[in-house]
Amino acid sequence: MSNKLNKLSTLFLGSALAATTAFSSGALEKVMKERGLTENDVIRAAKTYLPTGGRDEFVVFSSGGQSGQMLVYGVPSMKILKYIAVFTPEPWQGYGFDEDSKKVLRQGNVRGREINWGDTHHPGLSEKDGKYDGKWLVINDKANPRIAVIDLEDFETKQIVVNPVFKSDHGGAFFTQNSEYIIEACQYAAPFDNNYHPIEEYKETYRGGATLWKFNPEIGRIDQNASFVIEMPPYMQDLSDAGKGASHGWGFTNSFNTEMYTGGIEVGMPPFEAGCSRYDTDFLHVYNWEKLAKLAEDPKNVKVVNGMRIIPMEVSIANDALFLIPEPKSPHGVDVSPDGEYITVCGKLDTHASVYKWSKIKKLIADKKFVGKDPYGIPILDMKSSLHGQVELGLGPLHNQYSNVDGEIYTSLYVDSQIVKWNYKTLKVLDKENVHYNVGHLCGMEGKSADPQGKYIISLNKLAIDRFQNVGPLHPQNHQLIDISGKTMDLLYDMPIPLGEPHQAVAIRASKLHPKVRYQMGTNTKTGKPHKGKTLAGQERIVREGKNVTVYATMVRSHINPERITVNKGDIVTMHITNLERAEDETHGFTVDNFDVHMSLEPGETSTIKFEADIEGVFPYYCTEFCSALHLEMMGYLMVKDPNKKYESAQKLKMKTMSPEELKAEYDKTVAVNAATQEVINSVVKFLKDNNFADHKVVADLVTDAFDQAGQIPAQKKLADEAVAAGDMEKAILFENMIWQLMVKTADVGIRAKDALVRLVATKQSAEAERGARAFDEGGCSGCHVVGKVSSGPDLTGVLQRHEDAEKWVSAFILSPESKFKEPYIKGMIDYFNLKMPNQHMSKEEIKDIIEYFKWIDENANLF
Ligand code: K7E
Ligand code: CUA
Repeated sequence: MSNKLNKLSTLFLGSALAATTAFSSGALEKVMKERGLTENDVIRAAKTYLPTGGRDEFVVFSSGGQSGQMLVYGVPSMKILKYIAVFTPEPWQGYGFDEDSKKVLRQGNVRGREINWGDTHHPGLSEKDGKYDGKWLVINDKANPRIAVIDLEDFETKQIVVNPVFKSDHGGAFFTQNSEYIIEACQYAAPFDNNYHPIEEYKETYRGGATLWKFNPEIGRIDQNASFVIEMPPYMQDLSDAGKGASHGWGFTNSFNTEMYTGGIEVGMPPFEAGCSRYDTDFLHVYNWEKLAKLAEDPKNVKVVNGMRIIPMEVSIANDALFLIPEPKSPHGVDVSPDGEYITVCGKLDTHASVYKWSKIKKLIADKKFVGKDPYGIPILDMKSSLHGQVELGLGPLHNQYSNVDGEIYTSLYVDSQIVKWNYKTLKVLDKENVHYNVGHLCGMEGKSADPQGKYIISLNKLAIDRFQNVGPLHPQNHQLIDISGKTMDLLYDMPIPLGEPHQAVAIRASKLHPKVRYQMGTNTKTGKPHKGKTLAGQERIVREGKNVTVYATMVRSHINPERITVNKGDIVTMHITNLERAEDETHGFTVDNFDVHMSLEPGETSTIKFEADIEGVFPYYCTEFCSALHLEMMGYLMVKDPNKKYESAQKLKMKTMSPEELKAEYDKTVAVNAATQEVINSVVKFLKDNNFADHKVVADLVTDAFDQAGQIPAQKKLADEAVAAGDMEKAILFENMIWQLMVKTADVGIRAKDALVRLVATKQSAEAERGARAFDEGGCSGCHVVGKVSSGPDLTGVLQRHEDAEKWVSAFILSPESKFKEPYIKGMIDYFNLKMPNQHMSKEEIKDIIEYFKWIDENANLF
């Protein structure tokens, strides 16, 4: 048997039996002792541990802060699942390195300038009736006021909109309860136009506001033309929230610096932070966006700046659609309760949380009971009459999240580094939990929706001092998982985050997400439509029009078609590549060396790279994703010639060639290996059929993948035979080799299918048999014995049938092999294998378990 085949058959026969592990009693205590773990540690570990192949109950989408990306991780395991490229190029995903994603990224250019980072703060999940529907995800960029839309079918960024009038934002991105709009409130007031205005004219020419981006939840896109801005005074607007339920149709936005202080330490003024927190209170902005949206339809109600409709303050005031309520100074979070009736505001400089009641606010507005007007004429509601009450929580309350328990709310305390659990209806503090250190936002499970799920709160900490291995002065961020299912909170897990600085995170029940695993063949994933460069097998071509060279290429395990592209220096090269795979997770990457291009092609995706071939030379291009056993072979060459140069052909080296006899011998050998390999494949196919693989979807899908590869063999065989007929043995060998490669790929998937099937159809092991399997492995038995196969020792399938009183006999033999070396049967074995069974010093308990394991093997003998 050739070496290749030998390896392959070992794979087939040996891999189906993955030994299961079981621990002997006392093992847990032993590990705890060795690792210095307390019982509490172990309970917490058990609460977060996700066994291999397991799934989390919730999925978290976290802002990636200044990285301009987003993080996706699971709860309770806190395992990171993905980074989503949003405002920042991300090479693995090809984001910003292929033409289609560049189009999305470049939608985010600000005033013509390419921006390649973002300061992401607040992710938002699309809602239906105030509940998360798992369809769309949005996030804001504070530094370059933008909102991005991510499609949760493939976790890719599809759209970026730039706010044309704000110069920064913060209070976004927050969906209204049926995803009608996304709220994005301004942060640092600035002129709406793009001109210079002296700071002395701050009150007259600088403005704040809230933008309501019109969202179409059917297609998941923002319509800028249907969006509008509510002009607000140059108070620094901060966090916002959309009303829901009772308060649906309204928006709430905090502010600081209602002093409208403009600082100026360089001219001897007190510092900005002193002047901007002089007053005891700032203003909560309350606005009726539903009414304003209708008003904005009439051109006489809006002014247009930089193409954006703006509703001036006078219009909002005249239509009873904008109000102010005092709130404790320098507030931060404003969070509407699940039913929309309570609005909790936390002020960084106030130790209290203030709970406003919507019905009270509504009544004051209806009765036109105002205590005054601000300098711009906006009516001010009385704070006391709007409040349900206030509670002293601690130092630096920032943000709030809700749980599934009525009235229960969780608030982060930035200065105290604590999470406090309290009740916003009864205004009672219930519990506090220390976190490390300086928590910003906190994330409940669907904790800001109309239907919070409770169970966990994640504390999104700014500092990680003393928590983790020191990795230099820039520390990881620290997300701490807290169990809130009990009467008091319990800190379960610390997760270092190597991507900063996350502000807000949102969590959704995993079962609400339905991402796809492959695209329709030839999809432009950024638009969801067929790609103009879509190329099917057999349609590969190179089209030249003057200096423009367009390549229509395909990738499928394990080749790129075409394999050679020759162009002239100075040509503009456009390559459309389609990944023809249907198999799940069979991604190919693509780059041409030295041209700063890269793409990631998921099954069915078509994408494009474009570059000027401005340097002469030979440039390998290759698949960058380890996609199969022949991944390294998935390559080709781009040759760039200088049309003005004469190239001398190199001296032909005299190569030694094989004789016709040698070629024939090699051909025969290759054909023989293929035939033997086919036999192995046949045996697997038989196994799969005998065990009704089609009854199990997972296995059936894998078998389809395998046949996909096998289906390509006849065409290659035909080419090989034609080459033989034409007397070209060299070529025939290469085609036969190609057949072997397809067989390996078939086998690769076939093995996975067989493994999966064995796992599905084998009877369940008893605890004893599980322990026995482990003892068999760890004790060293598996070094010589392969179940289902004779290897360095005999096959043990049926060992309990081979001897009289077999259980006793086998036990005695394991316990003391030497005692039986003289028995004729064993003597014969020793001669045959040229090996003596060593004494593995198994305990009686272990031997008992191993016997149980052998029984399990016999029960499933047909599978090995
Ligand atoms: Cu508190 Cu931007 Cu929501 Cu940071 S923000 S923490
Ligand atoms: Cu395709 Cu590696």
